[in-house]
Amino acid sequence: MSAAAAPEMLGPELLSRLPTAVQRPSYDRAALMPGMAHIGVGAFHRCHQAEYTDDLLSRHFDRWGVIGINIRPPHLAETLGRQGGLYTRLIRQDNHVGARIIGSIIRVVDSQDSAVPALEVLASADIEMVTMTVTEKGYCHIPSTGALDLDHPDIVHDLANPHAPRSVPGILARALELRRTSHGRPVTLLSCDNIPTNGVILGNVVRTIASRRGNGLADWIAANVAFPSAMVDRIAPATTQADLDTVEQLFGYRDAAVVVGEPFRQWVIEQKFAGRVPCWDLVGASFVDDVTPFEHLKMRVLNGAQTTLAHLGVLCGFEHTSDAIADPLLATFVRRMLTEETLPTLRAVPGFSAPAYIERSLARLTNTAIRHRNHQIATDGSQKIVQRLLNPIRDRLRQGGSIALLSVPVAGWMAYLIKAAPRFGKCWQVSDPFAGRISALADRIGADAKGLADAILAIDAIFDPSLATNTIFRTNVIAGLDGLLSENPLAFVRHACTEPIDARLKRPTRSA
Ligand code: CS2
Repeated sequence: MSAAAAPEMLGPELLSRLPTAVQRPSYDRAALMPGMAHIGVGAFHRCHQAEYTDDLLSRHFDRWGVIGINIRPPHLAETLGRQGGLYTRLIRQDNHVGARIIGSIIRVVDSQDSAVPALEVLASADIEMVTMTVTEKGYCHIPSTGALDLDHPDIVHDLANPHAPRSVPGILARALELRRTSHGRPVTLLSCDNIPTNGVILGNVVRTIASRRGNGLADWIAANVAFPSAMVDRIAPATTQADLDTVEQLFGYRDAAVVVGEPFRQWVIEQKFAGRVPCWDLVGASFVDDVTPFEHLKMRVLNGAQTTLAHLGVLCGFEHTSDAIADPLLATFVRRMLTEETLPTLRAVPGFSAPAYIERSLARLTNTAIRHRNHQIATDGSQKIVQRLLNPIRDRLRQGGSIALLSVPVAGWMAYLIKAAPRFGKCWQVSDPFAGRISALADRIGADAKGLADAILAIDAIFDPSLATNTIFRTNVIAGLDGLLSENPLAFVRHACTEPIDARLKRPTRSA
């Protein structure tokens, strides 16, 4: 690459000429055959499952090439297609940057406008494993119950038009129907999203649609399809222009599909498969009988801390997770919340010390090179708080323990959506399926913490009625909302950290 020439674009021809600092696939990509599909080729997939598969292909060559499918924006087929499926995965820890080219994705199909391209791939006999990262709301389930939301517009559409589905459950049900009537080969559908018992929920939503077909599809699924649960972990925020520039500046080539992640990664998969399975356990993933304890650990500790820092962080004026946790008060708050209230709800995981896991998780969040925006984590908070905050709260109430700290980020989530309402000055743009409903409540009710909390707790798709009517929970959430909607939310967090809980609850709430 001459210094004067415009930097070349990443592609197969460039591989042999890359700087030695950039690690590249050690296997023959030309010989890769499609073996699995992945739905939702975002930053997380490219930083996580695709990297594990790349490791596997290097160690133990097999035919597990990945075909990516995007059924929601962005369109990626052209971007990755131009690069022959190759992209750079940067690992960043403070000042350190490590670069590697990942080669496991053979091609990506865009299926945003019609399900046909997705169905062609998913129904193919070559595909024996389908992984997916389609975000929490992609499952079209009711967060508080896990059941398919039959009122969801995409589900209403898919039940009426099963051959032209739009939703993930609808597309999967149709793909299974096509598999059944063509080659009949078994397949594993592996959810990699942060929803509780993700395999169970995926199985529920697909089976609910299938059973409505009334043609024996549900029985075929029961015999031929596995829905293992999995816990996935690596912090990989949305890629920014600065990340693309970093590759160009440090390594001298252009790549439009760069992803950036932290060094830590983990993948725990329930060993419940149909058909052949990539041996990801050879390259660091764990195959276990029960994912639940790992899932609790990760969603309640790491994700719970992220959601807490995200909502409180925005309310207190911090842009990224690392900025929020650099604030001594927020750091103290989140550590106390996790150690005093979350930790007693965790199940033992052999070989894992929960206190050490908490410390390690908090340390990961201080990585200043990972520019994870609080608004990104706060996106779709209504789909996240059940598993990250409400489930541990429910366990604490069952144990008779305090929930004073865990209730604060629940109020933080409410305050975050309330302050986006016109009556509260539209402080920021939000993206959440419940944003419109909460904005309307905020406009109607105004600055009355009790009225607001009562109205939001009545949304039973998020708060199951037994929790919503619990007096201890309500009292704590109202006190939290009152404090966080005040001029000085950090002062409230200080109180939450220092004042005895009873004293805090006895303080009168602000008037409307
Ligand atoms: C984050 C997660 O945006 C979010 O909801 O909390 O994407 C988180 O970074 C990953 O689960 C980490 O494994």
